[in-house]
Amino acid sequence: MEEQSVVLVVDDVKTNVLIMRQCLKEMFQVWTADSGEECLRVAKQKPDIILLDVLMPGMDGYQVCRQLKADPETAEIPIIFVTAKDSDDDEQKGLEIGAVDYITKPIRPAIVRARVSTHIQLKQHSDKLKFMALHDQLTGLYNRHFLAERAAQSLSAMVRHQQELSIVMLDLDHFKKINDFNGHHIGDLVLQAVAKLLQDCFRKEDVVARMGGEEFVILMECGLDIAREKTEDVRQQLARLNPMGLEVTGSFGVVTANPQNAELSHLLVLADEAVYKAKADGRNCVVC
Ligand code: GH3
Ligand code: MG
Ligand code: MG
Ligand code: MG
Repeated sequence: MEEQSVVLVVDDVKTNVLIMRQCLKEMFQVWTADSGEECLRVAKQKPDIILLDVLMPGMDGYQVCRQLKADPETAEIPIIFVTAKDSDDDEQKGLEIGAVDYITKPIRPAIVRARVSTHIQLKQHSDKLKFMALHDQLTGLYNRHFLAERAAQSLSAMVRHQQELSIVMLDLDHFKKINDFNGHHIGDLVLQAVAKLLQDCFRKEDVVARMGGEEFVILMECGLDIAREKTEDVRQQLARLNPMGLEVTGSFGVVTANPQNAELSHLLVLADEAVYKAKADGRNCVVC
């Protein structure tokens, strides 16, 4: 696991970089940068951790750390200061601006390796927990927690910038029969195949979520006409999919948000009503 982990070493003194590389190369892939400015560029390539010198010409390590933390692309990368500045005040400052650890020079190689390894593992665990908290385990789609978070952001953006936002709800037709006739395991495989179809059909910016059971919700940043057209296309693709050799269709409800109904819970009630109507209209159809 750690063999693939990438450590970015940032230090303006070549000898220090060499010492660090020597210390880390057996366990990690080592990237280097010799200035704060270069560190900011290389950090965009997402190293697993950054070992950051403080005293450097140009930007110092504290400035670099603040910039990395302010940029959403790099904010989550753990940073360890490695520095000759050994006062309590310096260490406190380094930790307060967001570093996970603070190591003073001259370094003790075995301790640097152990600390780097621990922080990489902690980050991997927290990434995994975050993923599990926001995704559905069976299909890998987003779950309703993520949908709620993203919907809140999109709805406030809609109100502020007059953006459009539509919600598609899909409930598979007679899914209970699919389970009853083929077994729950086949039902699960069908749900996975439908999830993959949805992920392939909608754009990366759209949020495709499994709400639970055989119900899915998609958040689209577009108005009703485009959402309806797209949903009709997806309905047809689903009807042709034949996952596990079975005929599977879905009933779809599409609603569009406006500043007067900018609440996810209200939009979901409306979408659910549209789905209910699609069921009443004979299923395998889209109701707006
Ligand atoms: P309708 O067309 O009216 O929606 O009929 P339906 O049978 O799809 O509706 P209903 O809500 O009564 O049944 C949904 C079924 O989905 C019931 C349940 O057994 C099944 N289901 C829910 N979650 C899962 C799951 O995770 N895996 C599998 N295999 N089945 C599930
Ligand atoms: Mg230096
Ligand atoms: Mg249902
Ligand atoms: Mg159903």
